[in-house]
Amino acid sequence: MKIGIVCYPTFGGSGVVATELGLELSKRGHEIHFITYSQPVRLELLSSNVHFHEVHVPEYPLFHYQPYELALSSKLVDMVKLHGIELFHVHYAIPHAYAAYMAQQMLEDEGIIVPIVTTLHGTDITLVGSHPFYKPAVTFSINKSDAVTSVSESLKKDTLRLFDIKKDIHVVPNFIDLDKHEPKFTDCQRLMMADDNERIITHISNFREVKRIPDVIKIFYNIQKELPAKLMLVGEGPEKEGAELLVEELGITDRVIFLGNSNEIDRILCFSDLFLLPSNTESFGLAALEAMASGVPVISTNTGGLPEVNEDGFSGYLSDVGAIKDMSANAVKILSDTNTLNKFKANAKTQSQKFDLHNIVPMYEKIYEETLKRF
Ligand code: GMT
Repeated sequence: MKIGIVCYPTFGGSGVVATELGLELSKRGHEIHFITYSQPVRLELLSSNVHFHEVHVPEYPLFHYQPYELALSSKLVDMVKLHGIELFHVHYAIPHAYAAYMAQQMLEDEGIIVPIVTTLHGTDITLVGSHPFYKPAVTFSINKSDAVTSVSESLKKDTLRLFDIKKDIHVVPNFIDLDKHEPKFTDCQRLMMADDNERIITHISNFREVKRIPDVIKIFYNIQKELPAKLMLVGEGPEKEGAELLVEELGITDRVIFLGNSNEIDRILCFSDLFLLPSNTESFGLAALEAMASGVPVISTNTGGLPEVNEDGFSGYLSDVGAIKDMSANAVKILSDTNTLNKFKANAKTQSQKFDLHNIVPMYEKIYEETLKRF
């Protein structure tokens, strides 16, 4: 199949999933066209059946807001005509499903039919899309999609609760390429980051409010009172400055390392002992899955799709949002004894196998095939 993938090309989970999906589909013989405003961060290697088409939005001083959706839908039309794209798979409803629908209408006018598969990732539903300003457009775009998928059962429920949806929603969980997380380093270079007797705790996110970064730091503060430990904070975002101040206020600057955005997540997870994800809401929690695939147990909240990913008492522990004491105690329970830690590490790896891309990507292929058959 010739598939046009539209996504946010940044470090956010939806862009990562879209990119990894496109790369795997290309390995399975499909021709993939990424259509977005810059090259997706995880799209390092272009091959003969992976293409990237940049959407340019000409700056015009008359416009206070430059019309990205318009540029995107025109680009989609052009790319279909140029490359014979048969299907659009858009990740994130806003504005991608909306722009794809416009493109579909323009193409239909010329007798070209291109169905749309929309994948909902969470923030487009729970945080942004349900805002009254966007809700009618989001509802419309979802209902006009030819197939709709969501990354967890929990997100499906939220979507049906928040919007008047007339379509079936197929749950296709996020996935992981387990080979990429097989330790290929003979030495994780752990000593570069911490002393031999210290546990390494990691958090990776885009440092938005929803990630509850102060909770990450407070949990770590409690842990390091009980055992020697270092905290690796990976990512950039609006909460980072506040995090730096809190670390200073708590007097733990020598134990917290801010690593910024990284393309070497597997390297960082290789030397990590525990992953913290105390989010307010999380439709899936791809970062937790990536940690587990590297054998890193997860302390998370029990919100949204996280209980579908992290199994309480097996791959880590789940707590209520804001339950800092509980999360700290669970972390110490895992970290203070090496046998327990090793058991949780092995369990985390086992749990991640449920999301092996070899089982999940065919689910998308089946949806594409069934959707195309209807036209
Ligand atoms: O979590 C973020 O801030 C990024 C966001 C996104 O839109 O890319 O992630 C969402 O999609 C990911 C991939 O499906 C999920 O793993 C995340 O849980 C989800 N984030 C939220 O629901 C807050």
